[in-house]
Amino acid sequence: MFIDEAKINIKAGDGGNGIISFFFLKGSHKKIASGGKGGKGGDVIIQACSSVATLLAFKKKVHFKAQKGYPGMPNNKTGKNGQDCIIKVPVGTVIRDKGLIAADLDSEGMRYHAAAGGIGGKGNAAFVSQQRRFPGFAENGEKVEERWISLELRLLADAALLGFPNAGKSSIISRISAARPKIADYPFTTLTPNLGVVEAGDDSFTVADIPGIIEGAHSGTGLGDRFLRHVLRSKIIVIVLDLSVFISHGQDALIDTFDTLRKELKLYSSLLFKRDYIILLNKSDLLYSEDEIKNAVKILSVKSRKPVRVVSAATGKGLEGFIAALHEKIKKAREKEKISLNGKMEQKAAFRIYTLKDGGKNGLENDSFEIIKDGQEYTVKNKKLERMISMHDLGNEEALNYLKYQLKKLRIGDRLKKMGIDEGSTVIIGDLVFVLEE
Ligand SMILES: Nc1nc2c(ncn2[C@@H]2O[C@H](COP(=O)(O)OP(=O)(O)OP(=O)(O)O)[C@@H](O)[C@H]2O)c(=O)[nH]1
Ligand SMILES: [Mg+2]
Repeated sequence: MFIDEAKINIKAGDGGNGIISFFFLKGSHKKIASGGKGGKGGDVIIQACSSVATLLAFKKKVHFKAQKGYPGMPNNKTGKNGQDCIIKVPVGTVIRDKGLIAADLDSEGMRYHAAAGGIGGKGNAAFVSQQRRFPGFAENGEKVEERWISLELRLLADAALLGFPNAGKSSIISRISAARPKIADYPFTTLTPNLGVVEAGDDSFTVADIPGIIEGAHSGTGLGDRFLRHVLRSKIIVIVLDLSVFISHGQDALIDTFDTLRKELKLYSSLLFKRDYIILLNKSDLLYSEDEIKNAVKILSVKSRKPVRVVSAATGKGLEGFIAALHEKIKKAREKEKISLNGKMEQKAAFRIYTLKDGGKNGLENDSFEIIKDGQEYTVKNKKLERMISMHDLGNEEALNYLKYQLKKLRIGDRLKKMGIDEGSTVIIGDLVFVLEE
């Protein structure tokens, strides 16, 4: 089954906990804090892989978790990092996070770091100071949240056959390639796209047979928006028109069909509207009058200024010429792509979003604080602070004191006051609740 949409739940590994441990010197009662740091949690990485054809696997498996970092060890040894979770998706998968495109994995091996593992908590050895020689606390590893992301597959075909249902798109692809989609005399026979490889001399190119689209497709009528998505990456669009419409409803109906298809492309994406195309008039075996066909070709050529080819998928007439004309256009488009490849690569690098964090340095200078007021209670949202707090065991008094000291060092109280929080107000940051003192 061809599945082109999926939603998955991902969770990177939590950081491993730091540990509390002491080392006793041989022959003496002297002890030294020696609890090591926890390992980093594994990342969730999505990777494009040509051996995966569809998103079908994600109908069965939805949850993906990377491994938690291992706890720290005695003798000040850091715990092992958790293993990454690598999710393989078809080449051509677009990843959406909260509705926005986060990555476009359109080449083999391309990777997207979807979630970063939590950092390991410090062991008690890290908290030794002149005043605190035997720290009885350690940090917990950073906890990371799960989230849902969407995957959508956009076919990578050189050309896409686009037309009303029943125009003969599947018949055409089965004639020009080894693809064998279902063909039947009723609309919406094809429900998912089919890909075919077309031989053209020493070269070859790929064509996608897209399910039929109807008026309103751009906004989802008949699942049209989902089908149009697969046309997005094709270099050339082949607009397939059914000449039998000519017999039943006259020449105007044929032109109307063409106008509707162009309009749907325009409404769906201006990029698609501008994409180069060929018009294919199919089922020519059903029309007896050569003059009528010539007339239709003339009108459409003048209107579109694009090549108009007359074919019959039933008899095979005209298909060779169509393949040659399409091949020419594809070759030109490939050349153009090569020329602009350098610029494109740069764009892509900037487009990739990596969510890996900086390792938790407490530089809050450029950070944004979101403050939500509820009566005399203020909830402060700041990722770094929340993380710092979440990594401490607030039930351990020593850890709590240490945390208070760190917050003081960062002059959090002063900052909050500057931001307009009154003294005496209750402040909530993550799990920590305190009263802002004078
Ligand atoms: N006479 C004649 N019939 C054709 C020709 N091409 C296709 N047909 C018929 O038209 C009907 C529809 O053909 P399909 O290839 O399934 O059409 P489609 O465009 O893929 O249709 P959807 O999948 O519904 O979008 C079938 O009964 C075909 O046999 C042709 O060149 N001549
Ligand atoms: Mg079909």
